[in-house]
Amino acid sequence: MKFEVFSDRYLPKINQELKAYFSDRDDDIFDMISYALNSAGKRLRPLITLAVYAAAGKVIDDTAIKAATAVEFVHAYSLVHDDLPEMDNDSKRRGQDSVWKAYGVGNAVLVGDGLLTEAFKKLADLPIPDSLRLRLIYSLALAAGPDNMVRGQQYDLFSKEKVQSVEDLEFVHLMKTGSLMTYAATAGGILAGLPENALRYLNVYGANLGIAFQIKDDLKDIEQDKAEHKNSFPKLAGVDGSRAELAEHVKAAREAIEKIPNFQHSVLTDLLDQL
Ligand code: GRG
Repeated sequence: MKFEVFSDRYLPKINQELKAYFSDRDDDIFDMISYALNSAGKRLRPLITLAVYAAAGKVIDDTAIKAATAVEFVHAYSLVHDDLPEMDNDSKRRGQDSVWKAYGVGNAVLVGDGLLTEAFKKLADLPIPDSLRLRLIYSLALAAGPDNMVRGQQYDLFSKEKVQSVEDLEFVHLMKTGSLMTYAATAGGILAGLPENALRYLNVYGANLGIAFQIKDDLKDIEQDKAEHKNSFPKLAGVDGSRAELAEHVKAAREAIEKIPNFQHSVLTDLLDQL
């Protein structure tokens, strides 16, 4: 199945879950969190979790949707904080004012804090065996925390001098962007009860997808003439070099996913083809 067809089918369910989540709460903080969470994102990470779950032969039910959407809370937090004036200083996000622009910096910090912590509550609330819940919670904490996403952001924004080569930049983006993609892919496998070797292949898929996604993003910036980032792939490897790197990572991701036995990988490989 094409990724687009899969997305058309499950995006409304993901958005419905996100919209309903805080709808029974009434206070400013919930309104501001909903402003961030319900804006027009592609929901790529929950879709990856669901695509892996379905590829393993499982039927996507309400619990799977609830489980898959936790990572979107973390992703939304990362964007809210990334947009802050002291970080990437962006006034617009997903076609609307960024949260700090709409509600002020202090509120934007709190919106991010709320989204991040609620993600773990959401996983803890899942009606699944304790061992699976614990593994999902641990994996998301590892991906989002100082070993991965937080560290990648710190390198990217405040330790630019440490990023001198394509390898350095790949390491940064593996941590910054690849970490949640890797979590998203392995979470689908954990939920489906896949064996450890399959989870390792999903890990390789997610990591390479994350780096490929970032290279594609850098190349798009060049095409649209808005490449202001100092440490972009095209700056360090050139446009042709970046395209070659992109192809390498897509290939590595594809090879990994194709090695999983009894796994209907077409949605996940089609996502690679989009890159
Ligand atoms: C604040 C700890 C902390 C980390 C922030 C992911 C991140 C780390 C910052 C985002 C910076 C950025 C815009 C990177 C480009 C690639 C990227 C991750 C784009 C946003 O992801 P999409 O395209 O966005 O999935 P939507 O809006 O569709 O969800």
